[in-house]
Amino acid sequence: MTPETAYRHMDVLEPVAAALAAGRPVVALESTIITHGMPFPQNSEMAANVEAIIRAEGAEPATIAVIDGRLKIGLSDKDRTALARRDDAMKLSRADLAFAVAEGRTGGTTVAATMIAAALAGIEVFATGGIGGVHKGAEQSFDISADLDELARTPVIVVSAGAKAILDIEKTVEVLETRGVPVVAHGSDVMPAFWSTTSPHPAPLRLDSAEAIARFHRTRGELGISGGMLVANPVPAADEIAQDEMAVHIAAAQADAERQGISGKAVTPFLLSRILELTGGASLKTNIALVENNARLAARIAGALAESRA
Ligand code: PSU
Ligand code: MN
Repeated sequence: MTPETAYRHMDVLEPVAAALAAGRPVVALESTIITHGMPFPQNSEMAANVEAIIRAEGAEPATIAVIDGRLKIGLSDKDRTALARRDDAMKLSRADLAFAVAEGRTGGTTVAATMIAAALAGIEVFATGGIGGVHKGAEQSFDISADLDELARTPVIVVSAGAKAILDIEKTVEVLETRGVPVVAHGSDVMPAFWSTTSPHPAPLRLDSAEAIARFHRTRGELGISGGMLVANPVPAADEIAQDEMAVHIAAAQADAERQGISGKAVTPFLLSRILELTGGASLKTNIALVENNARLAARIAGALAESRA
């Protein structure tokens, strides 16, 4: 339930509000991928394209961010473009979403914070690139993303290309199982590995259509089982970078992060930008392709949910 007080801090963009009121499909989008995941201007182009893809599928996009202390559910083109250009935006998760609101700050919302905002606004489906998870070497660093706990508690379907392959995919799936989060691979028996269509890790569950994913989500709700769901949607084969090729770059980026003593929130953005350099820009192309692919599936899931409510 959304506390009445939440509305004091939220601005719902008009077309998003209209779609929600009419029960039409809406797809939430995160903004850390804009502020910390990709360089300008590709981040800005990606954010605009992803919104266009969702509209073309008959759903309404709602990019979520905090701008000058306002929790925005849907960004205007002007706000979205301005956010993409900023280099001082915070990276906001559950721990600091309210901090940014209270202090009038601006930030991109991670998967965790975007799920919180989507649930407050009544949006059930959310598309991203890859979720945060258990980092390699977490047994030393304790670096486990707040995205995993959020998936356990907040009732939103997160459509991703799995956990980013800079993470320990096996341990990430283990933690999600412990927390009771369904992990559904779309059209695959194995977990995708973000930039690569496959990984050696079996997928806990498999479904082959947006309708089936919507039915599963609805059934969970009907049984009173709380929490979110992770959909792992492999990047199209034409856009993938093979696992063994990526493994070399990931290991090199990891070693650089350790040498430079990168820790905390800075780890994921550092690794992504280092991998972009190491792949000569190829990782960014793949990253954009997989986000677009996830947006398409998310819009179809939102469409199937809207139909089942009608
Ligand atoms: N997926 C991408 N690029 C990103 C992220 C995901 O393709 O930048 C962001 C998401 O917002 C995710 C966050 O929630 O990285 C995870 O950060 P951390 O590992 O610090 O929890
Ligand atoms: Mn972390």
